Amino acid sequence: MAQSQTKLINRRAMLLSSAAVISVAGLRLTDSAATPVLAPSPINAPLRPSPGAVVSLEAAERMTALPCFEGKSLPLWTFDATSVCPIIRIKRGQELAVAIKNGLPRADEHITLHWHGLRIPNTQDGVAYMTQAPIMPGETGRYAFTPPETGTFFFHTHCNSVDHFGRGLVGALIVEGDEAQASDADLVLMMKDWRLDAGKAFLPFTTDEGAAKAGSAGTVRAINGVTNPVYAVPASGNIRVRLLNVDPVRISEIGVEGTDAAIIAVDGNGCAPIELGTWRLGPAGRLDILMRAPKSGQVAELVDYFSAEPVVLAQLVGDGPEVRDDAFRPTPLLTMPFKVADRRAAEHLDFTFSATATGSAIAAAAVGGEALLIGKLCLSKRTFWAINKQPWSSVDHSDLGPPLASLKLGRSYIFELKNVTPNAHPIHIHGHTFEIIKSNLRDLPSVRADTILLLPKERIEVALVADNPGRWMFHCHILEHQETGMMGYVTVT
Ligand SMILES: [Cu+2]
Repeated sequence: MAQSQTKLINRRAMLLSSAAVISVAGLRLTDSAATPVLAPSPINAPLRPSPGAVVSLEAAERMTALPCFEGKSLPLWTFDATSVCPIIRIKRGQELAVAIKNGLPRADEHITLHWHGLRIPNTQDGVAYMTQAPIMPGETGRYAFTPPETGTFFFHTHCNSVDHFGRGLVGALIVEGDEAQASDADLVLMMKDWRLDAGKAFLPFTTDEGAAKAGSAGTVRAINGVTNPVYAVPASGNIRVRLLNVDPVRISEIGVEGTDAAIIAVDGNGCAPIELGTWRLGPAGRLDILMRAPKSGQVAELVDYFSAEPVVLAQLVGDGPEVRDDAFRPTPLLTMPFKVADRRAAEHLDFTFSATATGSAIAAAAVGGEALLIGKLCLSKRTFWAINKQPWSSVDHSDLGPPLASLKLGRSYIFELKNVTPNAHPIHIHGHTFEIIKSNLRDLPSVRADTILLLPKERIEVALVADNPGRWMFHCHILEHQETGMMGYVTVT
């Protein structure tokens, strides 16, 4: 079966010739794993460190011509010379050791690596000043940890993230070992838009209007650096699609056309399979979907229904002999050893996500269509958002201030997350995962998540066990909101 896993065809090639199938270079097949791993595209073949090996990364500027740039090369900031948005794959129980050199071209541009969604020790969480000293230009930082759970995670820097994400500085981390029944292919799809002008040069990554409202959206949509890629998958096979929203702004309504599909994990956390109607996926959210591949030559589509006109994100074409003829019955992923919150004994804490007077003024001015200049509004500080009326006062974490809450180690909590703004906010907690309890606006399944998408005026109750000691960031993952105040931290002692 492995030889049928190696193809990616782009849409134009398929339209020109239905027989056109372009092999992808750079494929790294799994070693002894039962599930062949698709190389999503040449830009991000997976790195698969053997036990004991150190993954060496270097954050640096590299001129890169992604397919979605239509022939232009842009000065991306990437972690690896051979792949944009690298994917690291390890097995459950395996330690991940990473050496990251800061080779960024700006004199004072420091970095850290945050491992999003992983419940690892606080010292490895990668937040400058909060959990470690920043890695300065020319320096190399080191991380080593053994993820306690399997799942679909990602890693990124945690300061000046708007710029860093805008230039492509993000990667995926897959912890394997949760399939009770092996899938026939495993596809990692990283959804990230690019903010480009008509000449395919970078637009500013942030704008005051974007920061004070819904974020400065990308102009070129892409999955793994390709607009509407087409993947060849084993015909009639069970395909695991790991969809990561690594865009700092985009909210999607994800669905699948042309085949059966089920959600098997949310933010990397396995759940009882949920038939996929549509799923609202905000920035930093991940969705593992198991779908039945179409028959040979037929097409299934991954679709975003969020806007009035649905957008096809990617297409999967059945390829080769049919590998299954049974009915599609998704098997739940293996259960991971999470502690379950004691909701009856839990302490209730309220967190209100609001706009500051400054942010409201900017948003109001934007409605009038005037040029948005902070100076014009006599506003000196870029503080547009707050949590419990407390805006994060610095973009680089160096000015810590008091925590939003002090949690007792081992205790259960129910957080009520209240969005009192007209914008959506994906709220992320470090080092823990939430159990979703309920929303005041919609039915939500009882799943675990580390990033909770709060819709405008929505209130969501979540539970957690404060079982990981340390100081943990708690913030919106629309990065322009994070950097203009919607960030804080909780302590667990
Ligand atoms: Cu936000």
